[in-house]
Amino acid sequence: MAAPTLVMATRNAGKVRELRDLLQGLGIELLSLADFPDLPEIPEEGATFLENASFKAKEVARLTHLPALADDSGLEVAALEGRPGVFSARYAQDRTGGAIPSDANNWRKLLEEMQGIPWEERWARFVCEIALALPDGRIFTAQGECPGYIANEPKGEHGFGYDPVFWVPEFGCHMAELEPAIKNRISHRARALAALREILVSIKDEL
Ligand code: ITT
Repeated sequence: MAAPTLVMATRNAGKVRELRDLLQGLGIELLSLADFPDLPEIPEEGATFLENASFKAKEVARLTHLPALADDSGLEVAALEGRPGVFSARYAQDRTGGAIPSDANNWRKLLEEMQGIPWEERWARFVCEIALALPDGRIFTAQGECPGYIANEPKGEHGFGYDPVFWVPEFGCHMAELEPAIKNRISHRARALAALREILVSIKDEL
């Protein structure tokens, strides 16, 4: 019997790598949006990570007729009242669409905003909402968080996004200094997926 197939509804290569690692060993064939170049861009216009993840998973399941897994994730900084939040991926983009929201531009903007804020007020957390949508309309969701602090300068070469400026208390270093295998144990995405993995195991025969 052919292995069940799941589409990871993301175009972010960093996420695809992490999701592949986290979902290995389940006997599920993993595709990503790179395998469906003709699918339209799915807008992320919801007010919450959960809304965005659910909408994206449902749309991709509807368009591909395959089970789809979508995450919406980002960084919430206490001193900035939860920003960049759902805008994490495009934080550096100005209203005119001028500045390119690359990973480095995004964390540079964050460091600028955090200038002068003392260490004890630099608390932040990565948040991840994951949604699994089946072509029959059923949807399953799970959440994960990873707490830490916004560092004063970037450090490390691993990971993606805000990892160079996120200090992880548990390891006393920046997220981007952690080997991928370690990040994949403690990250918001890992924690959300651990919960979703159990659901996946229980419905694998229906995929
Ligand atoms: P897709 O929508 O195609 O999945 P994306 O990059 O737009 O890719 P999100 O909308 O979930 O992904 O935005 C998440 C942003 O939050 C991402 O671009 C990073 O800037 C940040 N982020 C999420 N997870 C992260 C992680 O593990 N480490 C560092 N930054 C992360």
